[in-house]
Amino acid sequence: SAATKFPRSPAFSRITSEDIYHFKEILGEKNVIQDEDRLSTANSDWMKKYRGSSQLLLAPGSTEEVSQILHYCDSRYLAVVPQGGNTGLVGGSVPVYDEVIVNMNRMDKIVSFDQISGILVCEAGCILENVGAFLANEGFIMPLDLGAKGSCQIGGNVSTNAGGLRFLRYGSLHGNILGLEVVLANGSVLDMLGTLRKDNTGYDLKHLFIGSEGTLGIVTKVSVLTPPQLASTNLALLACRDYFSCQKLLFEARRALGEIISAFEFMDCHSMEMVLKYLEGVRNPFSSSMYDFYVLIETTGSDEASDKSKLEAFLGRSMENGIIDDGVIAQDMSQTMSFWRMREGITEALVKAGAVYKYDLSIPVDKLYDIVEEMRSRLGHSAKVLGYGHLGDSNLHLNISTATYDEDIFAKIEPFVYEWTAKNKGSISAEHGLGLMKADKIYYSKTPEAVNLMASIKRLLDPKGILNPYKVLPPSLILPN
Ligand code: FAD
Ligand code: 2HG
Ligand code: ZN
Repeated sequence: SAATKFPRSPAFSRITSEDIYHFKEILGEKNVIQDEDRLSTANSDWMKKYRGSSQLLLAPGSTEEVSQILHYCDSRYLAVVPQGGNTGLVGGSVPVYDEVIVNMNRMDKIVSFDQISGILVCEAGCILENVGAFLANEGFIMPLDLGAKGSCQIGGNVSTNAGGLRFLRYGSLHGNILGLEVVLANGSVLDMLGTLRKDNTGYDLKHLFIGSEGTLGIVTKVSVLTPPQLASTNLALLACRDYFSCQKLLFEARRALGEIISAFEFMDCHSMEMVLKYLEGVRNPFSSSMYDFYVLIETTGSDEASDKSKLEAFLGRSMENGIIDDGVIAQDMSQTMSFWRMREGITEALVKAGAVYKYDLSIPVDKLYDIVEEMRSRLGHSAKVLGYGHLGDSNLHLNISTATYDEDIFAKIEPFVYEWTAKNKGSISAEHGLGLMKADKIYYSKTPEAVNLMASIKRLLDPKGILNPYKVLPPSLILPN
């Protein structure tokens, strides 16, 4: 298993009853959790693929409490795993051994919102969907959206640099996060909670924490630039006969839909079959016809009539010149939700189907589907190979579904998938991060010099290595054996 790859570092202490007493002093009795059921949930990831054996979960309610926890853990050599909504897909959010879980659930307050600029400041434990609901009331939206929105937290989104469904329109969190408050390993609070769009005073330190998966500090507050909610949104579900047509469709849609395009997602027929089979209430939108590829195009703009007619005209032309074979624009909210459910529900369907090997790859768009086909021919009938993802961002989600985890199948997948990706100048993690799953795979996408500099930064900010050990970087660079 993943856990046996890296031995528990002997540098870390084990929890004593004195530690428990001290944490109760800081947090109060009820926020120091040793209950077996709660620990069992928190020890295991969303896919039930990674499992730790932590005996202690701490639930701080303020930055000051996070600071006191880390100050104490650092002085005692107690390892810590920061945990948000625990929806991460690379084993980063659960302990590997007995790390103390610092769960951010209680830090769920909105701090401030500026109606003119759209700048929101909130605590890291706010659930993405709740922030979205707050903003909807104010006439704004979050610049990111993803299938896990009902559970994931903004602090977890920042820490993974989550991409998701709106990336095409609003870009990366490196652009949308204007400031952060972070507690460092030794407990000191780093206030970088700016609310400015522009600020070129020295090194922009917040970027170190965006995407560092809890290895450099615990994010406690976030400042986000939120876009206004526009009057008209349309969603079209289209069918293509081959991957080349999907590419052509993307090329054309970028031009024809220009400023109103807000999402461009694709899924192959194997992904569609998976959601039709495993998700309740999902029905084939094209009655009984199945196509090889499906594309979702969303537009968001300010003029209902012209946005709609633009999209309709684009679909008409795409049909005439054979880029698409079929297509439908959602007619109401419930159809819109059912189209999104097909795409967003693939991850859930895969978990229901059995074991799953997940690869989140950035690959130049012209080659993006080649790896899916190659993998399919390598594995034959032993597995279902699915390709879907954020085509507009060149981000493929390659998923391999089997009845149970199987070493022989695994040996056909890895290292092939990583070698192929490196050879084709891709990234082995487009948006999910490295976590535990890929901590020792970083060299497929980064040079040794870059990895060494990362390790130096890690050692500078967290000299004892207590923050999320065994994750992101090869443990041998950080921890004594
Ligand atoms: P967790 O899973 O709890 O943690 C993730 C990592 O961040 C861990 O390393 C953890 O230690 C660290 N962390 C969490 N909170 C903090 C904090 N406050 N300070 C420091 N470190 C912290 N990802 C995408 O990019 N795009 C998608 O479209 C997408 N869709 C998803 C759909 C589903 C159904 C699921 C289950 C996951 C999806 N993901 C997606 C994965 C994605 O990484 C997470 O959903 C989300 O960003 C993680 O947030 P979380 O609060 O659950 O973090
Ligand atoms: C998505 O885009 C998520 O649906 C999850 O990033 C992808 O499960 C996956 O592989
Ligand atoms: Zn994704």
